[in-house]
Amino acid sequence: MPTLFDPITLGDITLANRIVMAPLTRNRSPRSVPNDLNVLYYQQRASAGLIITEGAPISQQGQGYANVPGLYEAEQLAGWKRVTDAVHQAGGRIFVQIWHVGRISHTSLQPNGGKPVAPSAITAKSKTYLVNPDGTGGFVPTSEPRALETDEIASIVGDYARAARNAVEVAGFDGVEIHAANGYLIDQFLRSGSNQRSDQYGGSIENRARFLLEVVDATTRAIGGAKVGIRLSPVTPANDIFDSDPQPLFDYVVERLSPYGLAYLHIIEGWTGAERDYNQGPAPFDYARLKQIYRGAGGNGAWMVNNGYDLAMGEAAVASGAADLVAYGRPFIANPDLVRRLKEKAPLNALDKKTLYGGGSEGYTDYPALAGVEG
Ligand code: 8OZ
Repeated sequence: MPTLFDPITLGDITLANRIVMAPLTRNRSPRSVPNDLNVLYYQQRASAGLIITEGAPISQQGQGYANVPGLYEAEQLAGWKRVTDAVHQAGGRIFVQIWHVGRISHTSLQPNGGKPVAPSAITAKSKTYLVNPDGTGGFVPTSEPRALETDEIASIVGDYARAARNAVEVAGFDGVEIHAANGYLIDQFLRSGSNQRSDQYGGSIENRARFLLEVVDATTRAIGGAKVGIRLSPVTPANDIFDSDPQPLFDYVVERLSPYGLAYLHIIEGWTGAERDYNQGPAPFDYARLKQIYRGAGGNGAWMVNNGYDLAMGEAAVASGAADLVAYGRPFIANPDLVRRLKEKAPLNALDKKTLYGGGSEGYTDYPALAGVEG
């Protein structure tokens, strides 16, 4: 029986263990350029089998929060290269999460102060994080979006593919994770609550999944399926996202993802960062069915699970074959050496929620690792 601490092959790379650092927005890259502190933060966590970085916007239009590191300008890519070099030197592996926020943005972050873009002009009852001129930060309501014209969509698909190519070829990442979860642009197209389009990108499940599949197609053509993972969150209500019947939607999505030779599918079970048993739709969401459909259709990517896993849950998921990889989020913020702590059953540092978003080294790079040599 495999354990969390066994290696696993992912596409063309081997991970030292099956413990993944989940993507975590930290808002600590002023001017959207990865810096020395970001390098140290990721390097400290390189013993994860795989690090998935915080979401990195693929364009300025894809930006929705202050001080998140971009993936669309040369200076940003050079900053990321220092991150990937440090993680690789420490023996780790790292994918970057490629992100377009869609309507979860604010005019002050958009090109020329314009409206954020979305499938439909429906404002999310949600907040985004901005930084004031004096450096203090805070959450503000998201701006009203405008609906994308049909002929604008191809260029956004192209932005994903370009970001993926630059991520691998320029910034040195081992691969990319397409952020299709948590109520951002791709999820906004998928769900009936935010997509009221009447063109080929709205209406039926096939139409609402079209944008996602075009992004996957373009990204896998750019860098190969083995370097591409995807994150889905079938039932979370994060960022005011809603679907009246998510099971058939996501059943269709994973079936259509099966031929791409993806590195992994990263599935958030329940409400992201909250209740695991949260549900949308007429019946409890069946995650095992999702996996069966993907495997039944020939999908061979690793199955990565996430949301509130502790050691026992992670061990059970891997031992039973329910999951190949387990992603841990907040425990990795407070425990740079989480893999060692889990292996040695050592106590975990507690998380300081006040320092999650924005700020400097406090609550970012100053969480202590265990002393002494790994046992
Ligand atoms: C927390 C704060 C800001 C963004 C997500 C990228 O939920 C995020 C995010 C999380 O996927």
